[in-house]
Amino acid sequence: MKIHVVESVLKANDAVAAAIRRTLQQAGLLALNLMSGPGSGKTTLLEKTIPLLGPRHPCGVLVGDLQTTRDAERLGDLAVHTTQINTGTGCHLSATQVAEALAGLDLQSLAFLFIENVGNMVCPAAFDLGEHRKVVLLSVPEGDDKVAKYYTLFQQADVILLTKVDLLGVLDFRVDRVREDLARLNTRAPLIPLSAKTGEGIDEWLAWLHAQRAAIVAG
Ligand SMILES: Nc1nc2c(ncn2[C@@H]2O[C@H](COP(=O)(O)OP(=O)(O)O)[C@@H](O)[C@H]2O)c(=O)[nH]1
Ligand SMILES: [Mg+2]
Repeated sequence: MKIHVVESVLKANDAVAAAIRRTLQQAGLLALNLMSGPGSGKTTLLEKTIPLLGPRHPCGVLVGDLQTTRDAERLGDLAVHTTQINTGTGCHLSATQVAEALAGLDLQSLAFLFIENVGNMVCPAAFDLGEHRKVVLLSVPEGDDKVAKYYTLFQQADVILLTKVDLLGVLDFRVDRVREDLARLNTRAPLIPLSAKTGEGIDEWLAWLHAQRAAIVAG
């Protein structure tokens, strides 16, 4: 019985996500769902990325957290539109929450829409938000064993960002272990080693973003 309930929740979510996808298709922007454990550097990456995309590429941000508007405050001056979604006890964003946030947004004016999901490596993987691309972050302090452990998240990724690589010399983290696990789970998504602190990998990340947007806009 419990399984049926879970299935119907996911089905209802998928229907709303499909409607979001149709809306986004007409808007000419690239929508990205950023997923990772808490503290892996999602907001910091957006703080770095949005100014580099510049005024020619206006950005909207939806940011999910259980509580507080702290991330929205960090991003509010950078993005042309920022909405904080508080999920209370919810461990992921749902398509309905995203649809409600999008209703008040002028999508035509945006080049990129970043959706920062609730920090969690399990639940967000099950909930389609109607995004064009899924961005999964893994930070060096989290450990090199997480790809295999939280495989459902990494399997779905369109790009994987290995963040905080400035800490590689401090912590015992084997990048080759991550690459080996990804070779078994997801050979489609590029792995971009990145540091918001030193700027390493940021150019590659920006190039990936522009290429994905060009592909979406070209239809
Ligand atoms: N050393 C280092 N710390 C980082 C980097 N990116 C983020 N952090 C730190 O990691 C912590 C969590 O970052 P935050 O962006 O809030 O993570 P989020 O929960 O995924 O949004 C903050 O203290 C950041 O300053 C990085 O590239 N290198
Ligand atoms: Mg954050």
